[in-house]
Amino acid sequence: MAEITIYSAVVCPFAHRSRLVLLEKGIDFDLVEIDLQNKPEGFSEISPYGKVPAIKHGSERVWESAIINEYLDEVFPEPSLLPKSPIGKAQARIWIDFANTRFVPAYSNVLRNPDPQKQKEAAQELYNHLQFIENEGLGKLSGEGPYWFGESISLVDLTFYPWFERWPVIKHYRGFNSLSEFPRIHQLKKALKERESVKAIANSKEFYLERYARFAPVAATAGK
Ligand SMILES: N[C@@H](CCC(=O)N[C@@H](CS)C(=O)NCC(=O)O)C(=O)O
Repeated sequence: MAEITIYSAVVCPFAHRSRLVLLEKGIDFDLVEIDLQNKPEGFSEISPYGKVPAIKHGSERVWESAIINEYLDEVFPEPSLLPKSPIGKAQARIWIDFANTRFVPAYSNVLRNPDPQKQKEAAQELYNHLQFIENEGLGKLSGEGPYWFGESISLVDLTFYPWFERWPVIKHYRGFNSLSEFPRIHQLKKALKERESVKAIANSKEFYLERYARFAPVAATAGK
């Protein structure tokens, strides 16, 4: 039995983040695929919110992807996925928080909000977030790139990547722009797609279009 067990669902972008961290660090882990429509009995004892991802490490449990990722980075320090300096760490946490509180909710609203007007507003918001990432994030922190903090990959890159891989969904079903309009984001996505960790668990565009097809009839196209 591996040291870490991760409870995951293949379609879940939050679980995707933590699986990438495990792979980047070369941590030995067991993966338990959870059917979210039919969760196993006792799952809430492992994951009190009833969500994936959650991990078990010996007798300890950790849940919430951003917390799991920092936990793994502390317990398995090499290779480090956070900058060393206090300001670097603060910047990483600012962008992880930005992903969780602004970027991901806007992406979800574009896809899932049943109100076409709200969907349109979310599309504008998501577009503004991309501009903010391009200029305030990558523009100020990544230098020549390709990653958020330059040459070394960090938790910030892995935190955003699952939504980049799912971009064809909002492009296809909502007519949202391609990421290639933003050169730095495009460069980041391209570099990440070349990582062994990313390649090992990548899913195709067709896979996501099929898995997210249930949202397709939700409303008219949001555009942007
Ligand atoms: N904030 C959580 C979000 C996790 C989450 O929303 N997971 C979804 C799948 S993508 C889930 O498990 N949903 C099942 C449910 O809510 O019943 C994290 O970052 O880990």
